[in-house]
Amino acid sequence: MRILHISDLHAGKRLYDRISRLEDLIYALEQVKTICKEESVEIVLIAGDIFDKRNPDYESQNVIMEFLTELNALEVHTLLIAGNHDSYDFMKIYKNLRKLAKIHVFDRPAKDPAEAIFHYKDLKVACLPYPDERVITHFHEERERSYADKVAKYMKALAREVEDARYKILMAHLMLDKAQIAGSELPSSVSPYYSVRTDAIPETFSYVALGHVHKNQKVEGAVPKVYYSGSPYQIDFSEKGTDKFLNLLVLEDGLVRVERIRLDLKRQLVEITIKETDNIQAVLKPAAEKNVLVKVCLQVRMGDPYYNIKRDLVSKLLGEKLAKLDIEPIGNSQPLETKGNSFDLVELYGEFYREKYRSEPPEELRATLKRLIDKVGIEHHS
Ligand SMILES: [Mn+2]
Repeated sequence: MRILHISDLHAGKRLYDRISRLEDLIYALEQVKTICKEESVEIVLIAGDIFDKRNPDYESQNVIMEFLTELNALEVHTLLIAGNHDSYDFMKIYKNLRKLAKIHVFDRPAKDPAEAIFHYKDLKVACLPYPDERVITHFHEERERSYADKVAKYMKALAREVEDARYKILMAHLMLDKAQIAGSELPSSVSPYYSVRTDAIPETFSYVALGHVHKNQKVEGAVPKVYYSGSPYQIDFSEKGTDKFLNLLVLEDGLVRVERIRLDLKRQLVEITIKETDNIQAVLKPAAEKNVLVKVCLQVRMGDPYYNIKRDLVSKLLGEKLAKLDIEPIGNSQPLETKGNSFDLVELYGEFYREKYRSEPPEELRATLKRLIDKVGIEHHS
């Protein structure tokens, strides 16, 4: 039997609240479908963070609904658990799909561990959606136990439920103490307080399919094979230059073999620093010709008269590929004062004058310059 393990789709993710990443996600999901067909996959495990927001926008809901519908048409069983970015109540709506299709949604940790089990042929999958502290606390009488202890105890209860199956998988959305983070996870959610000890994962399981951490990795320090599949595309610039994978599990002769399959990326995330003396066109040309999203750091000397021209050139050369433009002042350490989109030219001239003549610009010169700029401004706008 073949199973795919993916996670952290973050449908609805936007960079800087502006640039939609849906096309990157769709490109990844297309590859998932192709692999399902080519490898005769029977089950797809999605280990949480299906959506980026608790109230996903219509477009990202549509992308996920289409994906699930197409997997169902391929006769694939899909198991979903809620992640820390997902809303339990929102995922509950998707639970209804079970009545119509091969889609199994685990919206929140089930108080009765027996309800967290998916049984298929000689396989049992125990499903642990993101164990929110408030939810997991209500499962136990002993209030003094730590978060990590409560999760460990619950995982033991899940292990007991799958013991009689030939193949035993745990799917969970969790932070493990031995995991290496990518940097794009929610900072509070990867803190040591919310980390679960890797050695607390019960030996019973033959494979543990994790979500939460965005970097694909095998976590060492547990008896079972414990893997994060990672996100299927680079979520933000902290993941620039990293490769993305999904895990293909082959269940054979009582063992689980893991194959990592590298995903092709629709757009790479790239960071470029433009130095004062750089030829902007030459530096940006390679990126402008590729499928990328670029974060540019433009180094500008205080009072550089070409500042506006340089900034406009970066925008023009990169167009929609420009995700963010950061200005890094060099020389004087004071940041440049900006008024809306343009500089106060009198101030800028003052900076220049002080640099060049090592004294304050004469008041008369400033007044003349101001009159001139006002006049040009009026003529320009009228
Ligand atoms: Mn995530």
